[in-house]
Amino acid sequence: MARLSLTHFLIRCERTSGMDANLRLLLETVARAVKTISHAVGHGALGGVLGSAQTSNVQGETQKKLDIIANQMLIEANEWGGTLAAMASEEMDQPVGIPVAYPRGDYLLLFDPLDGSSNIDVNVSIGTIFSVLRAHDPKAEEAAFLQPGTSQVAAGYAVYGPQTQFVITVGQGVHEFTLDKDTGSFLLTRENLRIPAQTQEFAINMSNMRHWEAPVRRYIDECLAGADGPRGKDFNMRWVASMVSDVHRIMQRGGIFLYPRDRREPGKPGKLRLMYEANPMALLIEQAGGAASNGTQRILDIQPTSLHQRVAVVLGSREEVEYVARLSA
Ligand code: AHM
Ligand code: MG
Repeated sequence: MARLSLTHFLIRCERTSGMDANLRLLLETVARAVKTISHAVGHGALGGVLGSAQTSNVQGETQKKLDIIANQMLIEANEWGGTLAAMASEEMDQPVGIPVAYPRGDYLLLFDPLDGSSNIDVNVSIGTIFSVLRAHDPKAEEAAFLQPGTSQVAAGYAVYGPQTQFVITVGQGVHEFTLDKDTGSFLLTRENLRIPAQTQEFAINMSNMRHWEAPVRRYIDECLAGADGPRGKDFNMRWVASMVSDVHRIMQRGGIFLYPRDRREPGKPGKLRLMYEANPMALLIEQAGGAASNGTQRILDIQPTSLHQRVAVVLGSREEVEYVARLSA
């Protein structure tokens, strides 16, 4: 039997769950942008897209050429379709509105255009992460975006690896599409992904160990003690350093991912961004039966106070995330 295309799948969602047609158009447009980004990523050095752009983003991080190219591709694909009131990106200081020449819709799109920037130049998997909110405020300025993750109407990511995949939720499970590079279509390859509740695989940047707070240190010490320690089982470690890839692995076979706050900069609660990384991934993880917290609080319940705010992230297999929360209590 032929595989379902993304469009066909979304039309089925419209018919069976009353999903808004404009949300379908928006997701199809994001998917179109993702194909363009995938194409650019695939050209690598031959396309002149690698290396530093010699600029910094609002968080003071040096931007790669592909950070800027992917950001621009997402804006250009989405600004004219009539589904959006505004967009916000990890790579832009302020939200961007819809030019007056184009129709406006009532959704807000947030994205990390190119996640895993440190892996761009070394041909390791990278991705795009996005989140969709409703625009309740017609002005659609920064305040309109400051909604908790529970308000997301859709979220997803693309992974640019050996295959380009597009993984989405519209609040009813998580579904994976793989780009057929011969026809240019995203085809459904897994429906209703489920994350095992238990795991023996963790992902964390171990080089930060000396900066961690006591509960995370204890958790990892227990994992490292393996079968001889309190957990009574051996753990494996994986760290791609592209959140999309680490989350995608957890989506396939379970695991736990941690990017905790640490003591280096007490005012900075972790590295990852709530609005562009943690919230969309938390929705996807929960929709697949996993859990996502900042160590003590469910990520999706956090009331954001600023667009670029950072947050500690512990997500993945439900029982493991709950175990970390018990150590942190
Ligand atoms: P980015 O959005 O600038 O790429 O930063 C986020 C990335 C995540 O994908 C990944 O989990 C983390 O930063 C890696 O951090 P580290 O360099 O500490 O390994
Ligand atoms: Mg990122």
